[in-house]
Amino acid sequence: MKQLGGRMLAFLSLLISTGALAVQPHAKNIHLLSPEEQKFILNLGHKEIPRDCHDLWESSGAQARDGVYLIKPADTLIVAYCAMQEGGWTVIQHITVNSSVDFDRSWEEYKLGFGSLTDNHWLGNDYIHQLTSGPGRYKLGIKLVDKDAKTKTGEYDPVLVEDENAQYRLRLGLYQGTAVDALTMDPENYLHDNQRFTTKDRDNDNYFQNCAKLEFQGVAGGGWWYDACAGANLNRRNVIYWQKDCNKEHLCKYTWMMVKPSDMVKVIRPADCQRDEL
Ligand SMILES: *[C@@H]1O[C@H](CO)[C@@H](O)[C@H](O)[C@H]1NC(C)=O
Ligand SMILES: [Ca+2]
Repeated sequence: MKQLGGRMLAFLSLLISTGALAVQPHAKNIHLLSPEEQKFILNLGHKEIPRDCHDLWESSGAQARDGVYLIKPADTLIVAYCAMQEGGWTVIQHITVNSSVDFDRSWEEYKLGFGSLTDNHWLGNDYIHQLTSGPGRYKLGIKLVDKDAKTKTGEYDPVLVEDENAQYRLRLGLYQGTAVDALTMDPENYLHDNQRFTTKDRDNDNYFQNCAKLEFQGVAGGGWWYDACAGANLNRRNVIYWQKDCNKEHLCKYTWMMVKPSDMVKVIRPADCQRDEL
């Protein structure tokens, strides 16, 4: 009996050290990976869990590669896709137009994430809130790829998605990029900055109906920070909309939304300062 217990313990600790037991019970959005994909989490079994993909990139000496990792933005362990170019972005949204992943989802599904991390997905509003609320400022990256594979990008610095009590209100700072600024400027006066999140079952928008339910060719808009309604919407499955850059005339195929710490406030080291030699 005693010996069996000892063996059992040794077996358990082997499982734990190889990470085989470490994932499934803890990562709160593990439903974004199939059981098969869960084996390929790149930092499985590591003791130190990074706060986000940038943290991971930095501690790897800029060596970490793209893929799925465990991160811990606040108290919650989650899985996320890391795009390691430009210092490690944590991907919060990826859509392929007309793919089979449905973006017409409920408040609860947008809250906790849906889809597949290695494919089309929404990371989850709770985790987007945890990531962007610091410590430190975060920025939002947008990547749009049109049907001719032409890429446009943009960044809002800083970004904050407030908590669920605030209906995940979006707060955006200064914009720069090759895409138009479709979230804080719109010729038709649809502003997404400062809007609360709306889903088909929770209407927080400024329209007399629910913007998330409005259909284009039979497909509803999906969850988004609608005004009344949109100058941009990256969650409508059949048309990616970003003002003049992506719409039903100028078709886009893919988008990514991602976050990483802001580099607006950089620590200036004495060595970086130009010194006048007299
Ligand atoms: C997506 O499907 C719609 C409806 O079938 C079609 O009109 C549109 O061209 C498709 N979009 C792309 C980028 O292929
Ligand atoms: Ca409304």
